[in-house]
Amino acid sequence: MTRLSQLRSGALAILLAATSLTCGENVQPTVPTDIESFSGDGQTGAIGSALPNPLTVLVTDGSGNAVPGVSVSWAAQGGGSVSSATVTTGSNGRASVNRVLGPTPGEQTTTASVAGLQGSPVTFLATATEDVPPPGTIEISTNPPVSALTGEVFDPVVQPEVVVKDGSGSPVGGAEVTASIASGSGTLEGKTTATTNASGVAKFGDLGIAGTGDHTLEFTAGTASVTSSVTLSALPPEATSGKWGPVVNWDIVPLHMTLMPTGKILAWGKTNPGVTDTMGMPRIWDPSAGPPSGLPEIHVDDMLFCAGHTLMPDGRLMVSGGHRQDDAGIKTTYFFSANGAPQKGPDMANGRWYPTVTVLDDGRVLTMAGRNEAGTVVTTPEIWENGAWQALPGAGTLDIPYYPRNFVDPKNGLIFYAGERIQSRWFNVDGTGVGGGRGIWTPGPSHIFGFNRDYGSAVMYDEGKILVVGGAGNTSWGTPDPTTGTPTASAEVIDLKQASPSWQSTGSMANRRRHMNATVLPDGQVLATGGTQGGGFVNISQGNAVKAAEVWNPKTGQWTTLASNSVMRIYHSVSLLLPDGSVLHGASGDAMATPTVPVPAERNHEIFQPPYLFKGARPTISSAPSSVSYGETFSVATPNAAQITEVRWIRLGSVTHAFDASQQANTLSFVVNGGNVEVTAPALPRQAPPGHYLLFVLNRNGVPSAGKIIRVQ
Ligand SMILES: [Cu+2]
Repeated sequence: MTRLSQLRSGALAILLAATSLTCGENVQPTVPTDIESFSGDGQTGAIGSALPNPLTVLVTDGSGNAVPGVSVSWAAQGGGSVSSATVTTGSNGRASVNRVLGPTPGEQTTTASVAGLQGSPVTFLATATEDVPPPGTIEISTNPPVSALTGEVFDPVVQPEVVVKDGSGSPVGGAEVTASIASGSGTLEGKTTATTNASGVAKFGDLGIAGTGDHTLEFTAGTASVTSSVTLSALPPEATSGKWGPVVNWDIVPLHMTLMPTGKILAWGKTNPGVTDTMGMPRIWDPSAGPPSGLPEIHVDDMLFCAGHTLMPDGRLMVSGGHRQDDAGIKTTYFFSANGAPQKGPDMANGRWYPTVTVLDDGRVLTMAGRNEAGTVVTTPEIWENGAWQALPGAGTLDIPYYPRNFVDPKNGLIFYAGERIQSRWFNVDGTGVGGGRGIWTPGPSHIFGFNRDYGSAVMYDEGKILVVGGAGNTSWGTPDPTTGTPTASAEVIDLKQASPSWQSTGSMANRRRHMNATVLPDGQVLATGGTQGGGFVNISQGNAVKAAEVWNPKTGQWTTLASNSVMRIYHSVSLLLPDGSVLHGASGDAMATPTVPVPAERNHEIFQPPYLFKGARPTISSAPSSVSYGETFSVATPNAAQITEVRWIRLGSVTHAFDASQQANTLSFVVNGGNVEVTAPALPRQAPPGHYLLFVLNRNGVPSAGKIIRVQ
């Protein structure tokens, strides 16, 4: 092939590439004809360093219009490198690389070429100077902290900043400054080098020192250096055990509890029929406005005790069913605004006492199980769609017990019933099941634990990953499955995103627990709180109460025992993740252990501060959008951007009866971009059903920011 024909075939390939880009858009194909330097020519930098600005070329057609989709070849002469050997022009016709200079002072060239284009190759000239800085000075403009905790990631305001100048006092740009420990036995952590900007300023972003005692930090640029002192303290014991706060009183047993999108907490308890006691009515509590005693009651005409509830995509709380008498429910539907204003909705076809309510990926809401007005188990779920309830009789007569531990499967959008029964199952609200009716069950994998896990808990701690833990211990629980009189300490996990999901063993808790709660924490671990080691429906022996919290690490599968709270919290206890990263653990009681013996009524809560709140400075979120779309990449502004190693969101909790029907967390992908973290929302609603989430950014110690409430839709 002649050189001319090579050029022609090259140009033809480019033409085809450019044509395919515009295919289907009714745009005339554009033919690239010219390449020219756009920016980055004539820069100066130290040998071996990156030039401050990228090198950019522009590809145009015969009319001077930018042409996208053209592959540009880059080459560095005289050593050093370009960031990519080929770069395709973007929609603005431009292609850029970053250039690291070679080792020889003087002029160094970089070429950008496209065969067949006029102007190719484009040559960029750069001047490489002797290594910087020349003999000069380095000064600290922001000192590291005088004192810090071992391993603490220093707060941004005390991340060190230094200024480098040359012998004549002019700022030196592009100089590399290295931080090191000049004295002391600790280890410097984080990124230990920083490059000066044009003003000669180098700012560190995520330094910390693991160690204790006095340390000297040294900053070196060339031959110049400067030091600063930091004294490190050991972590407090709470960094290992966490810490419980005091007992805080309510006027009710707050056994139904939801974190509303306003950051307020809506809760209610039980009102005893025939008694002029309305203490169970809902209350809404703003934690920033004082304690929750003395709150006005929110009057509703129905008894919402033992209803199911979850937050709908629009931020209202849906409440399904309620209390007619023990073991018998009502058909009622209520909606509560984010500020707690009640609104009665249409009745369901069935009364429900102990149902579970779940938001589907398309925003519809499913209510499942419970007992009706006559005390009969309801096997027909109902779905809230287009502002009305529709019964799903295709479910047939399958007996799903109280408060089924239901989740949305991110793989197929179906409801996944994780327990309490031994066999888990999927439910498709749009399938055709028994008798040609709407809705269908399909069998799923069985638990390893061979007994019904009544009053254990379950959480989706990451996308499609569910932990079931504890439960069992009541041989008279209404289930077709085998039962045991001893509660279990065991736990199991399943990953629904696997091709053939199955339950796997994970570590067991140190304590058997029935009537426990499990709560996903901002660091992705799962907290277990409360419960009893004793068997029977509800064992009120103080000696059997489990007060030690435990935390499960999904990376190791192991549980760690943490600090103990002070109040026995068993049947009707709740745990709720709060925006500040602490966990409210409260209630218990408002029920009878036997027909004659009440469970102690705990009209109070305690707040647990997990260990991550005792490891030094926390990242902060200065701004984030209040609403994002699926698949959207959104900016979270944080002064700690350089420190962020993990981003997670957790759906606002709505908890009762040992189960939070909204426990769903996603680990989110992100990139750091200057003072922002650019976070990408899950692509599909079934990965994170629409609604409100607490967004956390975390540093390398697993220390979370406070959560920012954010809606995805
Ligand atoms: Cu109950």
